[in-house]
Amino acid sequence: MQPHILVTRRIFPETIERLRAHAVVDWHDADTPLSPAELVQRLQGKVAVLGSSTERFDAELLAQCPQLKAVCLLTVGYNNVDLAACAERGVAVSHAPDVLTETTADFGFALMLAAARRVSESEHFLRAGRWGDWSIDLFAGAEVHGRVLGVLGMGRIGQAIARRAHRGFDMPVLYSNRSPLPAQREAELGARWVDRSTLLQQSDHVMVVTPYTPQTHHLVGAAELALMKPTATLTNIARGGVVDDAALAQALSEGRLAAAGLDVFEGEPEVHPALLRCANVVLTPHIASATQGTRRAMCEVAADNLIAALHGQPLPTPVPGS
Ligand code: 8YV
Repeated sequence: MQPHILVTRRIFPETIERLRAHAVVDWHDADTPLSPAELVQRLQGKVAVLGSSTERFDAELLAQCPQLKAVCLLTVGYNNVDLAACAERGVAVSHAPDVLTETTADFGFALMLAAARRVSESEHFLRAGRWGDWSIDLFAGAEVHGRVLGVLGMGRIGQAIARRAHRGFDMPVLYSNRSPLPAQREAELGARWVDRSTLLQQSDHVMVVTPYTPQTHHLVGAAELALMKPTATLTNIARGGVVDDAALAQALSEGRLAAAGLDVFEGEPEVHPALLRCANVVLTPHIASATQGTRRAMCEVAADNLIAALHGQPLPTPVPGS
């Protein structure tokens, strides 16, 4: 008899077909997320789940789903999973690192460039029919090449961003991380470890790429924003909550920061209304990993892990420490 599994959202049909060779698949083939109660209900009798970052797999849920043995995320971030509760109940947890690194780094760079060079603002101006005469400082923005990039969080994606900055844009890179990289890796990336305050004070562009944990909640808040140059930009492709969106909106509207690029928000899909009122912020709906190829690859990694779990094999990409 085949085991029963749940897929919590619309993903690519070919991944579902693959899973169907190994399990009876209950597929929530929709973009509307399951509510916590629906998730618990749909998980009854399921041994594994293929999920995303929008469901919470916490102690309360696990207690109500005793048959569940594997949570396989199609995302790299796993802050929505209570790892301690999973470990306690013997639930294996996997995520999807690597396959989205370069795509997400591309997008981080795109957001930073768009914010610095005022791409959204100027496009709105043009679409509104307001483009009249050429003027010497029309949408004059912040220089990017050769300026200092500060990377908060130097994991896979942070390093991919640093490589782009160093090799393609001649940017000196400062980074702040729990522990410095080996000297050779630093040299390859043209990157130097500094404490967070130094990074914020000295960077012309700050990129937030750190995972969301209780320790990184509001890592960039009012006090940190106050350290930044008023000519600097801030880009967040990590998680909403790492940046204090209200404090950021205030800094942007008071001219204490030149611009920001945000792909993630506290309480998304809601966006802080004060951010929506700021012209100098580029806002995108959590799409940093969204290319056709990468999103397919993310689903396949989740399926690889889930199938391994069903067959009692080690998970190819377990979350660190699980
Ligand atoms: C996802 C992400 O698109 O992988 C992650 O952690 O943030 C993105 O790649 C997003 O989480 C969708 O659920």
